[in-house]
Amino acid sequence: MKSRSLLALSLGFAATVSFSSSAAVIDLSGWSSEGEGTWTTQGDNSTVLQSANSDPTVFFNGMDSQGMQLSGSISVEQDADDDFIGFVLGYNAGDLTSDEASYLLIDWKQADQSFYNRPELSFEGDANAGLSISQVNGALSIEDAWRHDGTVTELQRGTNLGSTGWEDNTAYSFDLIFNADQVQVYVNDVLELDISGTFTNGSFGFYNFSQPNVLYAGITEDVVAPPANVSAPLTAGLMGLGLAGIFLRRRK
Ligand SMILES: [Ca+2]
Ligand SMILES: [Ca+2]
Repeated sequence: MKSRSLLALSLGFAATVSFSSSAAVIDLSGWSSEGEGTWTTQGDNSTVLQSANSDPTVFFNGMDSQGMQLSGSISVEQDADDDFIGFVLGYNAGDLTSDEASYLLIDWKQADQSFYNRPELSFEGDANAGLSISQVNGALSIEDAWRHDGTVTELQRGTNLGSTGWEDNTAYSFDLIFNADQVQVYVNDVLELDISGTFTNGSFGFYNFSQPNVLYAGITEDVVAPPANVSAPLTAGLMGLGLAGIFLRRRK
């Protein structure tokens, strides 16, 4: 999604709002990681590779990010494995293991799987292929991250990708729009997730669980444009006050 036109109906003219005109390239070398992942920035530091096949891990900006949009591309740079890639929104340092945590988890699994099997831990439980957004309240256990159970409450699945896994060695563009009362997620310029509510402020972050060699590239950030139908009546109201002022001065 590069730009979109919004009609300012109450003023009777069309306004074009571009989300990307002032997009800033992000220096990811200032971001922090938590969990067992290995996050390595590349090139101009707007790209990062997570290389561990690990328990849940996040890589986050450490800034309250509501009102902002994060964009870039995501790809898995190998054929092997079929697990979770994605993002967190409203993440705060320590949330991965905190009973007080409250953030949004956007995860995307490549393939359906009915068990989790690692040398140190194995259990039965379905992990479903596809893209979804969940509310996380509390520490994220491996079991809950896998099943979307317990502290992980699924809110919505993707409109097109809800049960479709990501493809190996394929780059997908993403746009995350993070507001206090609405979150929208675009994949390849298609609106996949769109939820309203009251969301905790906190970081933009990347999320991997049991999936290595995940590349997030060309990361940019921009301010979310205010909807035209909110700003236009205000502008019209101010114009009306101005005209009233002129009229009153002329009467004197
Ligand atoms: Ca694969
Ligand atoms: Ca794995």
